[in-house]
Amino acid sequence: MTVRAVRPSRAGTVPWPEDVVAEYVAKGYWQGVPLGRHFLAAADAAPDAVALVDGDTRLTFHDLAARADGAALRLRDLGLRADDRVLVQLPNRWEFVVLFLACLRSGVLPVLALPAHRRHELSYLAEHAEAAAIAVPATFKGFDHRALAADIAADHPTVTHLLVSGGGQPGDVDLRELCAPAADPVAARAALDREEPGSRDTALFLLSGGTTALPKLIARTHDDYAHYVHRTVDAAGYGPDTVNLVALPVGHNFSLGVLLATLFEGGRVVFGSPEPEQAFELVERESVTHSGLVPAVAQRWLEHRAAAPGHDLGTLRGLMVGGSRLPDHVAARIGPELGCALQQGYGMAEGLVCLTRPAEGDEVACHTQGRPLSEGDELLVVDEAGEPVPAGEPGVLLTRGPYTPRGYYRAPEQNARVFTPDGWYRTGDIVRLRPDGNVVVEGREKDMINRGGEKVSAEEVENLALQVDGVLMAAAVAMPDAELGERVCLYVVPRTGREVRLADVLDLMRRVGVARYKLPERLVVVDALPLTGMQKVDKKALRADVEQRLAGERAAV
Ligand code: J2J
Repeated sequence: MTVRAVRPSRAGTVPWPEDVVAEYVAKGYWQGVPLGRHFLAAADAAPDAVALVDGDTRLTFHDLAARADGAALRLRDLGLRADDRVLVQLPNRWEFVVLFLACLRSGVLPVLALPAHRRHELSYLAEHAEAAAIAVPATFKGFDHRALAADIAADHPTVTHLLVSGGGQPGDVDLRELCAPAADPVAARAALDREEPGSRDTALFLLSGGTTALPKLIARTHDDYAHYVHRTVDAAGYGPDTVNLVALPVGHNFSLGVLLATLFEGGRVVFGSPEPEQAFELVERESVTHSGLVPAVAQRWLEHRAAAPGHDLGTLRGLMVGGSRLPDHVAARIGPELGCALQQGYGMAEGLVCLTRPAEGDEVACHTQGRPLSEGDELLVVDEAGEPVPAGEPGVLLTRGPYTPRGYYRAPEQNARVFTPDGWYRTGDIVRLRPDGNVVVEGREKDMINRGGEKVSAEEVENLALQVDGVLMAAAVAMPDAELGERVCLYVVPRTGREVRLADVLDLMRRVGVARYKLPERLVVVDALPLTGMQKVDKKALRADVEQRLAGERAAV
């Protein structure tokens, strides 16, 4: 066996301690197999099966493998090497899957941005990841992603290539051409196998849900991510007959895990809109068996089903719902009204994912957010002093495990705050651990707003608001919302004699180029912000205040 040099990206990552590594290997959590090879094993087992459906495009496993290897070699021809980073901002299209697999095969590291991200986020990511290339659609939902990527490339000398799907400019790399099958798939595979990434190397970067001014990068290794994917297969019961409608953005850990889990089992991924009418049509047309949704979308599916029960959803067996809290009364409707098993999920890009198991019955599925995927996952629920709470009591969840890295990429200060010296990640979520091992998410201590599964950092919104002329102080909090669970509410204290309107804040955020889901949807102007005994802004009091205002308005209607 050849021992590889540690790749440079490891320099910014926080490795698991050697004794823990030895344990994960000994217990078989880490199999020493890079992700690309897991995919190829599935592709070899059923080359003619359809792996991916995107509109009229249907790719078999053989096609997908030949394209991934073709793209991997072309990335090399462009001068990209193992450990170089590609900032990927692609929607759920077949090109994403080919490019992502090409990265896994070649060791080039994808940094997974979301289609909603704009200049503010992308330019930070390009900088922090030292991106060598940016992959975008020319336009998507009316936005010119190519133009923005070109601007970012002009500001960041590390970026040498724009990979553009559909309608690039001279000088761009045509992503669809890059994603063409290898001319000689057998030779391409052999060439890539010779320089396969090591299983302990970083495979991809995910973005953290965000409590800091800018998102942090999470370096996930081949071994750790493969364990996450395999345990997702086990918990969700995927197999070669699985047809998974992937409707949420694939840059999210939730969808990416589901996508790879389906492919690794020889199942079929169908890309499509989460909008119920289109989604139901696809379920019928493609005989979809599974899907994964955030609660806000699941609720829309239920409403549409009740209003227009025409579609045959008979093939649908499992619906995974996670990313934000699914209200119990909504959970209870999913089985009876959509005719499939609900599987709740609670997880994080930092690692730990919990899922309810169908065999544990409706009570667990409807009232808990599931139990950890791996027996290697460690959970500790602590009180404010950091002491373990009595069994079954609520507290803050700390976790470690075989797919939860020990720190963010190049973020020593953050790491000192949210990782304990013995490697526990402080989730900031308040949970209750039931005797049966299932977790109930009861709240959150971290300063984040969960807008229908999209995570918004309060600090980020506040920093932007403080740049608005006339704003003296700002505090962003979650306001409850029937549709999305939470929306962003901004409290501001204006400078003396000044007036601040929501439009002023929105103007600034749009000018800076901030993802739309982060925009505050309500502004409350106050003379002063309430403070805690520690002289910090009392967010609890602000949340209570906005709840009271909303209740008052409802009563007035
Ligand atoms: C309440 N809060 C939840 C839930 C996540 C699977 C599922 C979800 C994610 C994800 C993921 C919640 N109820 N059911 O990556 O693989 C909140 C928590 C958590 C944060 C992480 C996966 N499910 N949350 O949502 O990195 O606050 O990952 O810490 O986007 O979402 O967000 P994110």
